[in-house]
Amino acid sequence: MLKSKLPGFLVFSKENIVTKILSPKNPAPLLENAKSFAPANIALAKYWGKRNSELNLPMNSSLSISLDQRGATAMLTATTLQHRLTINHQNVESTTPHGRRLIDYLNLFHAITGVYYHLTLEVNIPFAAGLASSAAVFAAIIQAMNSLHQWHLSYKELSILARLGSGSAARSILQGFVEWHQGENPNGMDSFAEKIPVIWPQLCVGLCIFNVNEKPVSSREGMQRTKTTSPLYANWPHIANTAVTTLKEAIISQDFALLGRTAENNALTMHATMLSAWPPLLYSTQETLTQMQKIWQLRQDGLPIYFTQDAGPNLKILCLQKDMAEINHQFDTIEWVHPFRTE
Ligand code: 2P0
Repeated sequence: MLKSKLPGFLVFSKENIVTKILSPKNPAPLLENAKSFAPANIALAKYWGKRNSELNLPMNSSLSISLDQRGATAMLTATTLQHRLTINHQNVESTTPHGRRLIDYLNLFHAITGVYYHLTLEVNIPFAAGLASSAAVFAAIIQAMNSLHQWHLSYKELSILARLGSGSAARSILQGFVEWHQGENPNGMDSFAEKIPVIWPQLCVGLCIFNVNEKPVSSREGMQRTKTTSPLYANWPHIANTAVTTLKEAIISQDFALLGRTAENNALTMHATMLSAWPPLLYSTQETLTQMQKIWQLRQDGLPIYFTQDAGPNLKILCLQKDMAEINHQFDTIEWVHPFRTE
């Protein structure tokens, strides 16, 4: 269970963590099928860089907003002989990169349960366009798995198991504002997400999706490259953790200017750090820069509008509901999300 690379140097494996969490719960009676939805999330203080790539343990804590009804629905049924994947009504081969990653994740549970799974996913956000689709997908799968097997896992356990699929999935277990604690333990049992129990009904997120192409460098590869080659990276974990603290203050005091400024600056600091990697990592396009400059101009003209940007060219606008109509006039297409509408 514990992988040993060198004598006396133990590395925890995913299998080891899954066994630790599930062996006390298993076996439990299996339902015929199970279905669960998990939201995508947008980080206001970003996760960028891992201290352990096997377990997706981050170098820093992060803080996000979940995107209400935008995300992934996972359906699971037991099947025979091998796992099956259906994504947005199409069968997906286990040999494709997306397919391989999903099958590897299902195999973690198969090793404990002996069950082969037919996984059906419905995703209502573009894959791989920097919109955290993998976060929603892995969070939805572990929730459906928990229902199928009736394990009654806690949020903490769900978050840890979702993280094994994709780091940011640790945060998609919950709606609203979510903090992912980086943790310190090498086994990652203290690296999980928790809800920040504050709502902010006025807060809106606008998705400016002008580019749905697959990103040329995955987040996984991008964060590893940044960590190992950027001369600026040493500063990043402290900068991001400070942003988490400031954002929590902004959320508690409902100080929108502080929230917007901290989130925008954190995204730009992450992108500046990426740009200083080698080979350089640039997710922005000319359209991204045009939109940024437009936002800065609008802000100079007195409109309280901010943005954040993930590992892709699209920007996500942060604003208050009272300014939505004015902002709608200024941009061609914005898809609005009201993260606290359903709470
Ligand atoms: C975030 N991103 O905090 C940051 C900001 C992208 C930019 O988490 O390798 O897909 O699966 O742990 O979770 C995207 O990284 O990476 C991400 P893995 P993941 O949202």
